[in-house]
Parts: sequence; C-alpha cells; structure tokens
Amino acid sequence: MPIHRPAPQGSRVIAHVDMDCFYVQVEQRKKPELRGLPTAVVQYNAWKGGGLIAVGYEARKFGVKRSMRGDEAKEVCPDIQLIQVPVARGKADLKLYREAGSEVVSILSAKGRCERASIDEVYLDLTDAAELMLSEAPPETLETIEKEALKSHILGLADDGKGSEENVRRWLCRDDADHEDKLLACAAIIVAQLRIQVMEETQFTCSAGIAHNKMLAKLASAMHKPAQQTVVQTSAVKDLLASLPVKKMKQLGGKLGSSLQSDLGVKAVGDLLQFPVEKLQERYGTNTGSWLWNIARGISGEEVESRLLPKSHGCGKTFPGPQALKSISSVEHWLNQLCEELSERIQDDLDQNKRIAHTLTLHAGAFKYNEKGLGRKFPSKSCPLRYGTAKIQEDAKKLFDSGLRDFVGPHNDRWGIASLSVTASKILDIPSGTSSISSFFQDKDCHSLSSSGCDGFNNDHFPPSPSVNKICTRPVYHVQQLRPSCEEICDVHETSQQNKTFNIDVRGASPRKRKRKELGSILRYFQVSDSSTKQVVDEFTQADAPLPTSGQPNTSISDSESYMEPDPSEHQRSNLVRNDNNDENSTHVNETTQTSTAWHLNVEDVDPSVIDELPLEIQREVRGWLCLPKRVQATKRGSDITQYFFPAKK
Ligand code: TTP
Repeated sequence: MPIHRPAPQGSRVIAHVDMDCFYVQVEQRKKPELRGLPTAVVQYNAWKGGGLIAVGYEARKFGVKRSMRGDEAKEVCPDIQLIQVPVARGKADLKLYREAGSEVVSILSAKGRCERASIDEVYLDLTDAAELMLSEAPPETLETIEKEALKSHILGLADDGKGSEENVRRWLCRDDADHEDKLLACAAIIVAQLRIQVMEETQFTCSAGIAHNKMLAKLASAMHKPAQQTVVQTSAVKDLLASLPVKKMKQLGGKLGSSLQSDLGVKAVGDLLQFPVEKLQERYGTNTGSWLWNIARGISGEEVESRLLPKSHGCGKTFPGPQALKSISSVEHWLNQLCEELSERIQDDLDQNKRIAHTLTLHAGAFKYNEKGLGRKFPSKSCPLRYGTAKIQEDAKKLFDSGLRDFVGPHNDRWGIASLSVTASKILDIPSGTSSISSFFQDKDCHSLSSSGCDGFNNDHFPPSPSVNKICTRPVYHVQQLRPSCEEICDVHETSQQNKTFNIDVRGASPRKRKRKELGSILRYFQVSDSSTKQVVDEFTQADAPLPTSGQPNTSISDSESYMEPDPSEHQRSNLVRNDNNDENSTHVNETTQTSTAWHLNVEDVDPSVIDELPLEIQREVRGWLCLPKRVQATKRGSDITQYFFPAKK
C-alpha cells in the first residue's frame, strides 16, 4: 500500500541512478571481447536456450527482449552472445553482480545520502551538495561544464535552435532561474561528474534521473537510456504525468492501478487531477487517497533513506512446469541449497558489516493436482533466525512443513512446488553505544543467535494451533526444578514481547521475583551458570528476593535469552541446559548436563568497558555484583561490546 508522506519543507534535489543492462555489463567487463557485441545473460535453465534476464543494448536493436528464451533471441539475432549466469548449488549465483553493484554504490555515496534500492539502482539526496555548489561555484561561474552534463535531457526545455548542448548550457547557467531550478542545474552537473567517475573506476555506464523527489527521479532515469541523464523541471511535471500511463507509476502496477482504470476511468496519472482529494479518500481511504491526490501533482514526501546495504537477503529458485517438486525429499534438497547460500550471505553481512538478521521467512509457490484455477495459496511462514547453516536448514524445513499442512488441508491433496525461497530480514546493526544497548537487549527477545525460549515463530504468520508448538526449533533451556509452577510459564509467555512460549519451568519464583524480572534487570540477559557467577546471582537474589529453598542458583532469571558464546568446557557445572531434542513437553528436570550445550558468563570474562556502555542504573547494579571499580582500563577481550553478542561460529 502506498504511504502518504507530506512534502518536506524546502526544496530537495534527488537523483535516481540506474545501471544500464547491468548483468551484461558485468559479463562484458569480465570478458572484454564481448564489448560491442549483441549480448544477453541467460538464466540457469537450459530449456530452449534459457530465459533471458539481461539484454545488452546492441542486442535490443535486433528486437531481442528480456521475455525471450535464448533460442528465440538467436532467431532474431543469430550473432547474439548468450552468457549463462554464474551457477552455484544448482542455481544462479548473483554474488558477482551484487559486488559489482556495491562498487558503484561506494562511488555514488560519497556525494550525498545514498539509498541502495536494488542490485543496480540507487537514490541520492543531492540537496546539500547542490546547495554547496550553488553558494561556492554556481554553474555560470564554471570555466568548463562536462559534456556529459551538456548532453542532459531537460524535460520541458524548448529548443531554441542553437543546438541542444548549447541549449542545455544556457539552461544550466541561467541566473534568472528560481532556486529550485538552480538546484536541479547543480545536481545535473554533479550527477554527470559522478557518472563519469563510475565509468572510469568500474567501466560501467549508468543512466540517471534528477528531480525534486524520488518518484519523479525514478520516472526520469528510465526515459533516456543507456548512459544518459534526464532532468525534471518543476514546470515539466504536469506534462510528464499527463501522458504517463497509470500502470507505469511505481505502486500503481497492481490492483490499485487496475481499480483506477476500471472504477474511475483513469488512464494516465494526470487524469487523477480531476478528482478532489475527498473523493479519492472516500474511495481508497485517507492515506491512499491523499497519496493519489499528491502524485497526480508530482508531490511525494518519500525520503532518501541512508542505506548502502540491502534490507534483506533472499535466495530462491523456480521449478517451472515438469520440474515442479513433488516430494518432501526433493523440497528438502533444494531448501538445503537455498539455506546454505542464505547462511553464507548473512554470515558475510555479519562479518563485514556487523549486521544481524532477525527473521527467517519461507515463501513457496505451490499447486494442487486436483485443483483447477486459483486455490488456497501456500502461506508464507516466518520465525526468528538462528545463525548456522544447519539451524537455518532445520528451521526452514519446519516452516515448510507448517506451510504445507495449511496449504494441503485436511484432504491431504497431492501437491507440487513451483518456487521456493528463503529470506533473512529485519537486519539490524549491532549497536555499540550506551543508548542502544538496552534496546539491543530488548530486541533480542526475538533473536536467536544463541538460544532462547522455544517457540519463537511469528504469530502473525502462524495462526495459533497445536501444530505451532510442534515446530519448536529453538533450543530449549531447562532449569533446575524446585517447585512446579505452571503459572510462571504462562507469565513468561504472556509478558514476552514476541508472544513466545518459553519452555522453561521456573520453580519457586515468588511474586517479588517476578516483578524484579519485569524490571528488565541485566541479569535477565546474562545466563549464569558457574560458581563465580552463581555468587553474583546469590547476592542479587538475597538482596531482593528469597532464594529458592534448595539453595540452587536462582532459576527465574534463566528464561531470558543469552547472547554469549557457548563455552563447552563449562557444561558440567551448568544448571542451565539447552535441550536440542526439541521436546515439546520439555519442562522436566534435566540434571544431566554433560551432553548439553550451555551458554555461560564468567565474571573474569566480562570486559569492564562493556559495563561502561550499559545504562547507568544497570552499571551500578553490575558493578555491585562484580566488585568493579568505576572505570577500569584493562580490556581483556577488546573494548568493543559487539564481540560479546556475536553468534557462535560453528
Ligand atoms: P534492470 O535494471 O531492470 O534492467 P537492466 O539493468 O538489465 O537493463 P536497463 O538498462 O533497461 O535498466 O535489472 C537489473 C538487473 O537485474 C538485470 O541486468 C538483470 C537482473 N534482472 C533479473 O535477473 N530478472 C529480472 O526479471 C529483471 C527485471 C532484472
């Protein structure tokens, strides 16, 4: 659904930069002998020469289109060079293209706020750079203006018969222009310089649109390709939208655009001008109605987000026609391949960018043999993401099983899978500052780098059902049972932000202890297990609540999630046990700890500088247990708090 955002105060100038026939350019850089030849990149699937996914501009002149297969392309262009996309794990491997895209992003991002919108397109907010140029070296003062800038297409610029480059020069250097157009002129020169730099440093050409908002910049970048740029003056917006087919506008390609056409008779975006905002709001709701009213006038308040890295990582594969997967074992085979790639990519992201993905989602395209037409869709399923290939594979399979159960229904119909994908999303930076530590901890409720409560599946995707409990893929902690308390389990479940079910039987927890737990003490996050840390717990417990009668370490704090790396050497001393058996009824006492994996915190392991990063009241609390001086210089494991929260590398 489009989101209406009020237009920002003050003029902005935004560029949308889109690489030309990107995969083809990447392949041509790899094999320079292909340059100048009609070339296309084909998908990994040899059927009829493979599906074309990128077509070079030389091949387009022959009528080769992306919708064709290799054999068809050869018919219209016998000399076409068909390059197969790189392959890994039986599917396309886009790493080469992704990395090539990153090279471009790193050049473009030097000039302003940069949002990587896809593998080969970027939005740049050039407002500050253009304002600076305007104040320090406006276009009319420049000795030379790059030819690339003079080749710009300025929408709405009338040809005065002096040749288009001279025409553009005069437009760029007008001193009677209003501030908005002056900013556009500066941005056009900046973008031309950036495109030259991209060409020189990467050998890739790109095209760009320059306008006062993202929506118009994106429309403009596609208007003149390859290797050109288009500027949208404010005065040209009305004409541009008057002839722009509704379906060409971003967000109007689907149902909303169809409804505008069929219900309101709107063919071009400009046709929307005839409708008052009330009418549009009445028909489509306040938000969408306002958004439609604004886009008809070329108004969009959407900001360029500062984002150089992808929002999510997805790995998918299609199984068209007879290749559809029909057995669980074939689905598992492909899920394993996809998960392996996903795992590699999120691990790279973690290593290189210090970012953690929190959610794993499985999508599948499925059909039933006995069903004609559109039946029930295979529901997408999500769960918290656990790092490590085997865990991702295990979770993805469980998500698939759960989706399949919903899809197949009670009749157990025969099914086929036509596409599968796994996605890692909700990717967040590992916070490093004082202010972020507490939110980081809170956020960990849904994160499973190490271990946590059992059923962390996202209930938005999982309707509560008995089967949900079965898909408990998370390691389960058992704590020493002292007194049965079913209530406490429910408590944890109910107070959890993520509606998670913690399969932890917390015995002997008094109401006071429960309250303390809700206060968000740091102890919730530190799983205490050995003798040195037991003391910490004991002190804490005595100060605030009676110890459990047995004198065992307080167990009510163990239901929190731990982000420490596992330390196998400590297993035998642990009362906190991870049960990898995923036993759904796993609330029994588990005193045998030798075979389980536990996460521990040793007092000696606590880097004092980490404590400096905690909120003040928690600093005091922690220093109290650890008897630490206020500021300690020594750093045993480095001073970066992030290293404490890295997932265990297998
Ligand atoms: P696009 O930017 O849509 O196209 P393009 O760069 O090939 O060509 P143009 O000059 O017209 O912008 O896509 C970028 C790359 O993404 C493209 O080179 C190949 C890949 N791609 C696919 O793999 N499948 C698709 O369906 C599309 C649209 C793109």
